[in-house]
Amino acid sequence: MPCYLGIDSSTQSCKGVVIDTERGQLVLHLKVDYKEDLPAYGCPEGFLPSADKLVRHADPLMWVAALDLLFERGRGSGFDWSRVEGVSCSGQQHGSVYLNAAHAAAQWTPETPLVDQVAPLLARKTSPIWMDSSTTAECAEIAHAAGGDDRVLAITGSRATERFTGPQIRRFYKQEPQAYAATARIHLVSSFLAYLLTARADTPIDLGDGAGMNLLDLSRGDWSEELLFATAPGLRAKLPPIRPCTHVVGKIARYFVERHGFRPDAQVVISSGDNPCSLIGMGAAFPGTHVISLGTSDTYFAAMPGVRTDPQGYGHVFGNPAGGFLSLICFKNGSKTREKIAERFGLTWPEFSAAIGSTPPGNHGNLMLPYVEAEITPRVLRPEVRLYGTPEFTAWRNAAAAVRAVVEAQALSMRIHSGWIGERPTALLVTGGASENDAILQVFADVFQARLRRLAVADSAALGAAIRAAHAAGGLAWEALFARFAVPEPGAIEPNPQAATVYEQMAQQYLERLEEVSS
Ligand code: ADP
Ligand code: XUL
Repeated sequence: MPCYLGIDSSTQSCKGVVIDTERGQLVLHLKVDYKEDLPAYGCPEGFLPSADKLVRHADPLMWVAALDLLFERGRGSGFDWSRVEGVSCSGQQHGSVYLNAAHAAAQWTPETPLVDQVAPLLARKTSPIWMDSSTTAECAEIAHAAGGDDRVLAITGSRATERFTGPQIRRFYKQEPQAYAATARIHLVSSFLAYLLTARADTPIDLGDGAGMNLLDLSRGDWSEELLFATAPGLRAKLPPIRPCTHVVGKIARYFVERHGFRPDAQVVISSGDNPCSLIGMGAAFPGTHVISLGTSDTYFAAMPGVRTDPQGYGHVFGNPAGGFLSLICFKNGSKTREKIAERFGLTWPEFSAAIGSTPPGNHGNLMLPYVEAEITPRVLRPEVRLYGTPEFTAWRNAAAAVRAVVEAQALSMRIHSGWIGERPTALLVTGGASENDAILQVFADVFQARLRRLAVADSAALGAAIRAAHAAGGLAWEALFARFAVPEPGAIEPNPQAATVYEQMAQQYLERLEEVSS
């Protein structure tokens, strides 16, 4: 039976999904959790501790170790990896991995764990990830050199943006010029995984994830000379080639055949970012369907026929793996921020849900600005949590109101800041770790006044990568794959029409308060 594997190297974990395309079944679902399974790398929340709250780097070797562990777990569960004909990877977007010249000739020996073979190839020990907000100066320098923010937006689909790879590379070049000079290749997290799987020096970056770098000319589908020049010297030679999202990189490296039992002719399909992969995994690759993802970051995205940019400058345009483009808005204060509020009151998820259920839409006028981390959308560089409302609420003595307040603020912000993508739909698809929580979804349904539906498989990025592998390596049509695998769960979360007016008013209040903290 032909099987295809999708791997998602995400912020807090690495997940694997195998689909059997003949039977139309998901046959394996695996997860390696960085906090539980790889504590030695010191990234329990996906990043290394840092005194500067704007700096967020991870240990790239943790991602390598997670890959091997995922394959070991598959074997441990009795799965035969030789059933896999094609594999593709998804990665948290924007994060980058820096390799020295030795990477070009490296071939993995099956006798030694991969992580020990990759360690000497790193030109930079840590990887900046999407949560990093430390490059405001570099963004300004790049925008200035390129002729202004509007020019960067017009070429790359996004303004110069702190977490994007180009500004991160520029900061590295400024702070560690020698290490930058010793860097021969810069990969995204996603393309780094495909490099590991193939050991090919020419492993490319795809249009979907490449668009999150502030370096790609969207209209030409290739690196922009202007942006390369504005970012750092000699950058073109350090970047992989750009290829379409359906490109096949090559056969899987011998290491995986001998160590884990893969077949030698298993094909490795080009990687993409987690949001483009999720678009595929949700079956939302054609315009008309909008998706809310409640993962470590909360995101809102939709396929679009042409390039449309956010007039406020928060949103982005990425490549759609099925062709064309997707618009995306990212909110950094997503699941981790909900967790922080739950932890503050010692609540489990069921208690968190009960708290939402015990409070009405509008929360008796209690409102929160929930910026535990520096925020991307809207731009908040000095993180803080502000409470407005009753004395009990503002003194953090009302757990139920605090719980509703964080979720209402997140949903309101998402509704307000996604307006540029097009008319608000009356039905939305939802995915990500927190999408299993009905109470959270009810707030989003009420704020958006839209029906929400989940898919049968929660890990849409890993599923999307598996579907991309089946499309590119197995020649299967998108429509057939979506009909088989991107299937909504029965039932839906319906909006409460009585909440509509309450949230119209609350959206205004949120916007007024926001002016006090946004940068
Ligand atoms: P990522 O892929 O970005 O690493 P996931 O999509 O796997 O993240 O989501 C992980 C998050 O899901 C966790 O941080 C956790 O807060 C959240 N989560 C998991 N279960 C629940 C739940 N029942 N209610 C609310 N949030 C949940
Ligand atoms: C998107 C973004 C995040 C990461 C991690 O621009 O920064 O969604 O892809 O999931």
